[in-house]
Amino acid sequence: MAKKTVYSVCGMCSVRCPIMVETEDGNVSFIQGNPHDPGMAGGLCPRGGAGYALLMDEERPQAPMIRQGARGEGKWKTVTWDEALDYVADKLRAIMAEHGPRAVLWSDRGGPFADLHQAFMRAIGSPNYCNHDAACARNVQHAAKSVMGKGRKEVGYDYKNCKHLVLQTRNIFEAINVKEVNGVLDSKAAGGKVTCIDIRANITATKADNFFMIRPGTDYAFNLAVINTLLANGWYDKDYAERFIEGLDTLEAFVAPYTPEWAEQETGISAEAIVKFCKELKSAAPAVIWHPGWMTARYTTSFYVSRTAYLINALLGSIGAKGGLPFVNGPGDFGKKGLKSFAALFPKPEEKRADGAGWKLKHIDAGPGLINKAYEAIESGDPYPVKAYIVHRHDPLHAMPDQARMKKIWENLDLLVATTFSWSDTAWHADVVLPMSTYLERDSPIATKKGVKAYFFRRDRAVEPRYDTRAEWEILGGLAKRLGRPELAFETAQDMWNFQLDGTGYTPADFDATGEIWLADKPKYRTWDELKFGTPSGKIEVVCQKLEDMGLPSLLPYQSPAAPPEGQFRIAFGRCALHTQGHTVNNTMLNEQMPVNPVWINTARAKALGLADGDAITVSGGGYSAQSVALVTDFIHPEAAFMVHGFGHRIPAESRSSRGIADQEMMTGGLDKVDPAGGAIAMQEHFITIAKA
Ligand SMILES: Nc1nc2c(c(=O)[nH]1)N[C@H]1C(S)=C(S)[C@@H](COP(=O)(O)OP(=O)(O)OC[C@H]3O[C@@H](n4cnc5c(=O)[nH]c(N)nc54)[C@H](O)[C@@H]3O)O[C@H]1N2
Ligand SMILES: Nc1nc2c(c(=O)[nH]1)N[C@H]1C(S)=C(S)[C@@H](COP(=O)(O)OP(=O)(O)OC[C@H]3O[C@@H](n4cnc5c(=O)[nH]c(N)nc54)[C@H](O)[C@@H]3O)O[C@H]1N2
Ligand code: SF4
Ligand SMILES: [Mo]
Repeated sequence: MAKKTVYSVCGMCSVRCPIMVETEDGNVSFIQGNPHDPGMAGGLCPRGGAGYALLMDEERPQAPMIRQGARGEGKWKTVTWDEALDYVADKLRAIMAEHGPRAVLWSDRGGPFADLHQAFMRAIGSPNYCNHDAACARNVQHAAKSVMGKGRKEVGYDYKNCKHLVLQTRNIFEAINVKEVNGVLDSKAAGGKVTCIDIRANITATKADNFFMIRPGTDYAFNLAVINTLLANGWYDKDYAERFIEGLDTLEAFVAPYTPEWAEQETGISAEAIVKFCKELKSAAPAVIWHPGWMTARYTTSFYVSRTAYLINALLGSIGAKGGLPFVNGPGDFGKKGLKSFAALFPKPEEKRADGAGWKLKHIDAGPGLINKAYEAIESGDPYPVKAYIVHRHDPLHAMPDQARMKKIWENLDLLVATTFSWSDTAWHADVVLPMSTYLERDSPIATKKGVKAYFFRRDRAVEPRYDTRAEWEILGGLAKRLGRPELAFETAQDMWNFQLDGTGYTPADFDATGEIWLADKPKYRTWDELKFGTPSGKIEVVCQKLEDMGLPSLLPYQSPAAPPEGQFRIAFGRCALHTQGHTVNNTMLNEQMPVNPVWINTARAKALGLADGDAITVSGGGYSAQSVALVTDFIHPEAAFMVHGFGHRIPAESRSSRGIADQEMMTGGLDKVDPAGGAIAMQEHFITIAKA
């Protein structure tokens, strides 16, 4: 038997953990965390373990397809790769000839391979590269920029050395990143504390030292009271504040009315508990992480929750500190040369973005923009027509509210292309499906992971593609070549890697032993003299002029969120350890363990509805209804009904993914409900009803 060991990168979620894959005679026999990577300790999460079922899935797209009937009708013609790429290139060429390259829009899942995607858009001359983040972490990104003048990923989370970790809207033990989980476990083993602030007792709450069950949507009140308490009692790092915080007096005056007693009324968490908690934070500072959140596309004021989280970290002196949020380092910080960028091959298009990011919306990061705003341009033709949309590794029809509205808007598109490795609602609706090989069957560009230590990592194909699918570099290269941009068309993965490594002193063979190239032997933390912020003042800023110039307050006066109308619930959603977003519910191994998403309901509310745990229920909202079962518990706030996102697809090609409830279907009108300052969609600003089925 021919056995092989391949070091690669998991693709079951966007975390992309380093893995080791063992194969026998060209078949995958075992997948585990890369044992050479100290953060992985050989472990994987359940989804990583289910990669085999994705590989073997017969219900994924197996060859390129061109739509024959109406969009979404499901009439496909299977074609060769040459036919499919010719078809897309011809259409793009015609659209660009008529409307200019700016008429082409792209959206993707973001992440370490986005350089290639941005390069493709630059190569054709369009400024309209977007990622999915308006439905995920954009509020955090903009909060980070407004406070630190740095993006959220320019500081890390030093879990391992943390003495008090605060998880607010962050379910770290179920919304998993394996290295982060291992770091938190290390910290706990060394006596580190965890505080969980959530609307329900998730798994993280069960492992926390403090659990605060907060009224949904009132985290901003909680944070204002924490700032008030830290400042009123002098429980902050005065030297750090003196040196690095601009506008402390403004902050102090602003939070004066927001006392713990006031916050108790809003949040349901006692004033006494808030004060005790603040004292604990001070005693652990600066080795404190107050997590600014990840999936924060929830409320119209979520940006301010993340913003105050960064300000609290600043008061505790933890931004830049060991055990807190240290600055990350790239190759240059270790005297090494970084990877050669594909995007740098082409000039940045000068054209303004269709979504308005960076010009109409000056406070919005023009990098990936806001995809929902780009849809407004498709709808109105303002600032100019957008006629082609390439949706790469992104399922907006499932990941954003209001599927019907999006489909209507997309009627204005002359071309809708989906590149994907599994069916999605969006791929099913597309004009052309370009099927990607699964992560076990494809190689990817080399990527850089920054951190207190930095490394290069590489996805290497473990087995040959089972079907007529391709890697993304092959697909994009094929399109680029047809559009007169041969620079992006690499013959082999080795050629691509050689291009990237040019000048670094490394070769692709240097990855063979462990899959990674570490650029430093030991972690590098900055001294205070080395902490430089990217704001106009060079400090952490309480007042952000960019926001103020847009008429948006840096410090928003608190407004209490509406209680649900009589008999209704606020919709709340999140992840579970067994599924990734909307793209694993059809996976046989994961579906078997969790085929549907039960709905969490508070015991008293359930009693009033005559419901017991396990009862069949009908859940309705926004003109949509679906069946589920009630999970009745004391440990969810009475105003909220919680369900895991990702279920309830509408894809006839899949036999398992239609089960359960699609939370986003209850968010009709939700494309227009946004956080104006942070830019993200506010998906928990909707109410639903529950009845016995
Ligand atoms: N209502 C509601 N909406 C949400 C959320 C929620 O909790 N509730 N969560 C939000 C969050 S946090 C996020 S990040 C987004 C996620 O939503 P998306 O950004 O759409 O991401 P995924 O569901 O991970 O993947 C999208 C599609 O890409 C395909 N795919 C996955 N991996 C790959 C790959 O490696 N290559 C290729 N070519 N295709 C791939 C899969 O077929 C999948 O259908 O949804 C957001 N939307
Ligand atoms: N297993 C697994 N891991 C994943 C993913 C996955 O799909 N599956 N997806 C990855 C992605 S793309 C992302 S963005 C991250 C998301 O990571 P997280 O943001 O940590 O995950 P969520 O489960 O969406 O939300 C966290 C918690 O917010 C709580 N919550 C809801 N409303 C409120 C509120 O008003 N106040 C407070 N304090 N809490 C509230 C929910 O109950 C939930 O427990 O996870 C990543 N990791
Ligand atoms: S967290 Fe799990 S699914 Fe995501 S990359 Fe890591 S092992 Fe894979
Ligand atoms: Mo996300």
